[in-house]
Amino acid sequence: MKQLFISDLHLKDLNAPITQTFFAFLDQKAAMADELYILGDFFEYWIGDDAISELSDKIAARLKDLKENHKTDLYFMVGNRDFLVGKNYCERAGMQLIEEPYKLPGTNILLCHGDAECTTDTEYQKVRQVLRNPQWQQDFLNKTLEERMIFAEQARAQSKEHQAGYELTDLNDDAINALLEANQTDILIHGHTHKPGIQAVAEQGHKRVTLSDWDHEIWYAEIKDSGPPKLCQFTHIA
Ligand SMILES: [Mn+2]
Repeated sequence: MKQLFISDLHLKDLNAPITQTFFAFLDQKAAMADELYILGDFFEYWIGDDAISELSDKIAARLKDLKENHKTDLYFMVGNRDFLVGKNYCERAGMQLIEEPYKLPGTNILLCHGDAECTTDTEYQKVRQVLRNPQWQQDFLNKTLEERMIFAEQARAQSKEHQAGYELTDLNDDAINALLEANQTDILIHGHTHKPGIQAVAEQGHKRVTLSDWDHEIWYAEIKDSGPPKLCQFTHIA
């Protein structure tokens, strides 16, 4: 049994090298795994499942092929950028949409994207509350594609992740400990901060496994036969 975990690809262009690297990862790693978990910010932005693009179509086709022809089960969790990915798109891609936090069945491991635990960034948490409100989301999805696109462009331009030299707020230790405890788990696998590593979380015997983004060195997590999660590097040799 092999389970793989990735996040923060920020895919936005079908012809970008990073998208080709992802396809190589599917062929070289995910095809040999039993389960692939995508933990958010897979797409750079997402304005609704009805906004069909060449990129989203190709990705869905590749994922569906993986599921059908290689029997890899696919699980998708949204991040702070692609939080509007819904059941329709997941179905097209052969993926199961999972809610965060998600307890990996039969383990002491919890999965989340990570932005909700960045509790010291109170300004961001206020914005997040608005964007994750079901009524706000429904109103947004009722707008035209053009209106939604303008909003997405503005949000991206304002995003702190895009400001040069900005250090993204890290997850808060107390928030991680509370989350792990509430879910009776000891290990958190997450993305969002783009700072790969395995670290102890203060005083509780808890651990966090942080995945990387895909712009620099690519680190994914792997669990073999219920062993401890390991970080592995993926190098794309074309
Ligand atoms: Mn993120």
